[in-house]
Amino acid sequence: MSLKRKRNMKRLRQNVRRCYCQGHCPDNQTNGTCEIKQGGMCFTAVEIEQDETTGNYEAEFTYGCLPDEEGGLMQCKGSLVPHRQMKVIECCNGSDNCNKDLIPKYELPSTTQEPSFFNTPESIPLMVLFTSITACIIFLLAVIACLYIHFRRKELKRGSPYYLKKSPDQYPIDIHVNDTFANILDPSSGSGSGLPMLVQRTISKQIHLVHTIGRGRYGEVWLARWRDQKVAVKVFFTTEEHSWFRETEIYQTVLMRHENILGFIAADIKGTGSWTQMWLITDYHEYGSLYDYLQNHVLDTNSLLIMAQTVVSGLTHLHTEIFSTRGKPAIAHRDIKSKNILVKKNGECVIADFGLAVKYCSDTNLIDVPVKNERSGTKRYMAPEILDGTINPANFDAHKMADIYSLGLVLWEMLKRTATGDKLSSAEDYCLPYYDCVPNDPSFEEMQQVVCVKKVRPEISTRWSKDDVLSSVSRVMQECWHANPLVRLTALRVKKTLAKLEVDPNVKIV
Ligand code: C9U
Repeated sequence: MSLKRKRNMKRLRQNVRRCYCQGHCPDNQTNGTCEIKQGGMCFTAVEIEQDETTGNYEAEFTYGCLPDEEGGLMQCKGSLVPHRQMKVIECCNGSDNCNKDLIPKYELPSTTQEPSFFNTPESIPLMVLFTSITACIIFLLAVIACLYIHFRRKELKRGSPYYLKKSPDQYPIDIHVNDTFANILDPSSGSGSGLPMLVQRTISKQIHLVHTIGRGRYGEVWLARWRDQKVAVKVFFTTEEHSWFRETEIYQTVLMRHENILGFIAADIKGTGSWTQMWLITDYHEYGSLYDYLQNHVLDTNSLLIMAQTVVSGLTHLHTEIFSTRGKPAIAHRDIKSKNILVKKNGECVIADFGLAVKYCSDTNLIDVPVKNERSGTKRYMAPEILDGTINPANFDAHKMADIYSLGLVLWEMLKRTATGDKLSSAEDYCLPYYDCVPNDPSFEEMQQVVCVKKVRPEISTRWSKDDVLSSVSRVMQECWHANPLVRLTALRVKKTLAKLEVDPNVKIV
C-alpha cells in the first residue's frame, strides 16, 4: 500500500476531508488544498466588484475551507455587502475537492441598472435641495407670468375696451333714450378723448349692420344703425389687429376731435374665443369718400375752396402739437389720398384712416411709430423721398413733408374736376394721379421710375391759369409736390394761403 493511500485511509477514519483552495489556502499558498474536520465545509465564493474607471462588473472566484468553529458555516448562507460589492458563498462537504466545480448562483448587475447615486442614502439631502430649488423656480416663473398678465391687461385697458369680459349689460351705463352722438360726444361735456369704454361697448352692442359700403386690405366698411342714426362701421380683418389698435389709439388721443377729422364714436372687439371682430364705429357720411364724390360730381370754385380748405384744416390740426396740461401730440397721417377723405353733406371734408399714423411729442423728442405694422402708405401717393429711400423716418418733420406731397396730388384730383366759366363740361374726367404713367396698383419700382427718375408730376391744365382761384390753388399744389421736401409748404401755410382766397357767393355753374 502506497504512503499516499495509507494517509487517505487514516484521514477518512478521522473524518478529515480535503477542499480545493485558492486565495484562502493555509501557509499563504496561492492555490492547492486545505483540510476540514467533521462539521467543516468546503466553499466556493464569488465576489462581484465594479471597476471604478469602466463601471463594468467583474466576478472574482475564491475557494477554501470553512471550519466548524467561529460560526464560519453561517457564511454558507451567502452575504451581501452593500454598495457596489456583493459576495456569494456556496458550500459542500460530499467528497474531497467537492468545491472545485462548485459555482455559486450569482448575477452580474447590468451597468445601466447600476445602483446610482440617487438611490443611496447620502443623496437624500441633495434630492431635497434639488426638489426645493425646482419648486422655487416654478413658483418664481408663476409670479412672473401673473405679473406679466396683470400689466398686459392694464396696458390693454388703457388702449382699448376689449379686455372686458363682462357683458356691458351688467354695468350701469348712462345713455339716455333720447341721446344722440352729438350730445353724448359734445366736447364741453368733458368727454375729452372719447367716450368711456363701457359706453363704447354699449353702443357697439346696440349696432345693427345694414350693408357694406367699402372693402379694402384692412377689411370692410358697413353702413350701420345705432337707434335711428346712421353710423359707419369699419370691420378689420383679424390680421389687421395692429391697424385697429393704432387707429383706435389715435382717435382717442386728447384733443383729436375736430370738424375735419372723421368723428370717432366707439371701438370694440366683438365675439369670443376663436371668433373675434374688431370694430371701429364713426360718423357716417352719405357722399362717401372724396374719390367716390369726384367720380360723379363736378365742383365749382366755391366747392373746390371749401373742400381744399377743410382738408388742409384737418391736416393742420393733425400736424399741430398743442402744448397744455392735456396737450395733443403732433400726428403725421402717412396715407393721405382721396379714398381716405370723406365728404360731408355741407361739402366740407374730413380725414379718415389713421392706421399708419405716427405721433410726436417735442418734450420727449420721441416718434411713436406703430409697432408690428408691415403696411406702408399707398404707392401712388408716396413722396419721392420715400420711393428713393432718402427719407429719414426718425425725423418727424419728414413724415409731415411726405403728407404734404400727397396733399398736392389730392388738390390736383379736385382741380381737375372743377368747372370754370359757367360750363360744367369744362371740367376734365376724374382721374387718379399718374393714371397716364403707371398701371393700376403700380409697383414701388414703377412709381420710383416715374416720380424720382423721370421727375414726372400730374399734368397742369392751361384752363386753370385762366381762373384766379384755380391758378392760386394750382400754385399751392405745385409747392406741395416739390421734389425737395424742405421746399414744400407746411399745412399751416397752405391753410393760410387758401383762406385768403375768398368764396364768391355769385359763382353759379349750370
Ligand atoms: C372705404 C373707405 N371708407 C369709407 C368710410 C371709411 N372708410 C371708414 C373709415 N374709418 C372708419 C369707418 C369708416 C366711411 N364711409 C362713409 N360713407 C360712405 C357712404 C357711401 C359710400 C361709401 C362710404 N359708397 C361707396 C361707393 N358706392 C356707393 C356708396 N362714412 C363714413 C366712413
